[in-house]
Amino acid sequence: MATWLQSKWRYLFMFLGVQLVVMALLSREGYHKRVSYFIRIFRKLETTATGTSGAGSPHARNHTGSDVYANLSLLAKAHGRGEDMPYCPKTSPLIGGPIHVSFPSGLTLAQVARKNPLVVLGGRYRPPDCEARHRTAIIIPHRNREHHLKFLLYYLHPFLQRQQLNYGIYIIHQAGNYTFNRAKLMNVGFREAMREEDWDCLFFHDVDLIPEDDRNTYMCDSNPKHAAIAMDKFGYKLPYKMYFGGVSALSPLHYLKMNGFPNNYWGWGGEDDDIGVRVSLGGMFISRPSVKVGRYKMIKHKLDKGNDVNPRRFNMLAKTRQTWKLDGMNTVEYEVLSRDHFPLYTNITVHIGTEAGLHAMAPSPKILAKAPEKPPVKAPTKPPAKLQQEQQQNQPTNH
Ligand code: UDH
Ligand code: NGS
Repeated sequence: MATWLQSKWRYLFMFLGVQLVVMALLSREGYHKRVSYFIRIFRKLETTATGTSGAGSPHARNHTGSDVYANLSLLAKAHGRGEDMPYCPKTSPLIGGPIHVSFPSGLTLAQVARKNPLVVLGGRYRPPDCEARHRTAIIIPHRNREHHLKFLLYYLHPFLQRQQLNYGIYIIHQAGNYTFNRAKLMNVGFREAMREEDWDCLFFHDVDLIPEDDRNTYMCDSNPKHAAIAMDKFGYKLPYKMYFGGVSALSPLHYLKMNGFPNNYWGWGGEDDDIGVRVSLGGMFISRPSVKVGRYKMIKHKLDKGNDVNPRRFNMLAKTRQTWKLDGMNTVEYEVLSRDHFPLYTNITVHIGTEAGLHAMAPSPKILAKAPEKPPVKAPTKPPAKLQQEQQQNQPTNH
């Protein structure tokens, strides 16, 4: 009996000893850090067991990045912006590095608007407590990608707020069903955004690319910048040296130096390579962030209807040196059909015609005109109807 008791005590002391060691470890590097480490191990096990991404909601965290909305609720509305507002610091204290990105179903624009109470009509924002050092317009070429747009807005608004930018988001929506023309829509975006404000930088942004690190600052460099250097679909590497697709940033001066983008690439492919060549023809270089920072997750999709691969793209690319001064910002023709300032973005619906010209599709005399100085107030067509409806429902919550 006595030996039995002795061994029982021995085990008890051993158990207490182990407990003490665990406690000491926990308090050494910070209790919270340790606890969250163990929680993450359990989460990981759970994920492997269920075969999901482990991100049930867009607010979820994982070990590769943090919630893009973390800390943003600390930003309070400024009590009247005074003349003497200090400039924002050169490096924003809100920048946190890697961001967790997932695409849960059921996200609505109303939810996105509620999470961004400081964004005002037209998708505009200015830091509430300091004067932004940079004014950036985001130009997004668009048609039939409302689902992607919701996710992009969900991530982009807080991402830009973290960088303490004065920013605006412009959706350039191609009207009609004719073949898509990404580069021409960007020319429209450039002109229309600059008409509204003296932006010092323009980000030309595909709707399906979500930035994964907020150190990838949406500000211009001294040369045109290719921001989407590391996409998940290319294994987070640059696919080829001259690649200039996805997301790029140019100042108005850069843009005009290269005569903007080509207007004649209808359908998929080549236009981004043409733009890359224009950078060097305009006497500039391509600058890039590091692969660690210029990371993007692409929302998976197939080639769109109305955006077939352009079979002429290689022939056209071979002639960029001869054509860049003859086709671009100096020749762009279009008609703005509507300009709507929604809570989370400005939508510009535009008629851009076909290869045969602006009026080949719709022979109405109105369509024959060049881009008007002042766009018509109301749109004859309303393409992203579902989105607009949702936006209108949102309005009272935001303003
Ligand atoms: N876009 C639209 N609607 C369209 C087509 C394109 O909004 O119908 C916009 C959108 O912003 C998109 C961008 O143009 O992100 C670029 O088009 P894309 O996503 O189709 O091009 P990407 O090269 O993907 O990113 C193509 C996938 C399959 C290509 C296979 C070719 N071999
Ligand atoms: C090149 C295309 C680019 C395109 C890139 C990536 O081949 O426009 O692939 O395409 N250039 C030409 O076709 C001349 S992707 O893998 O994203 O489909 O951006």
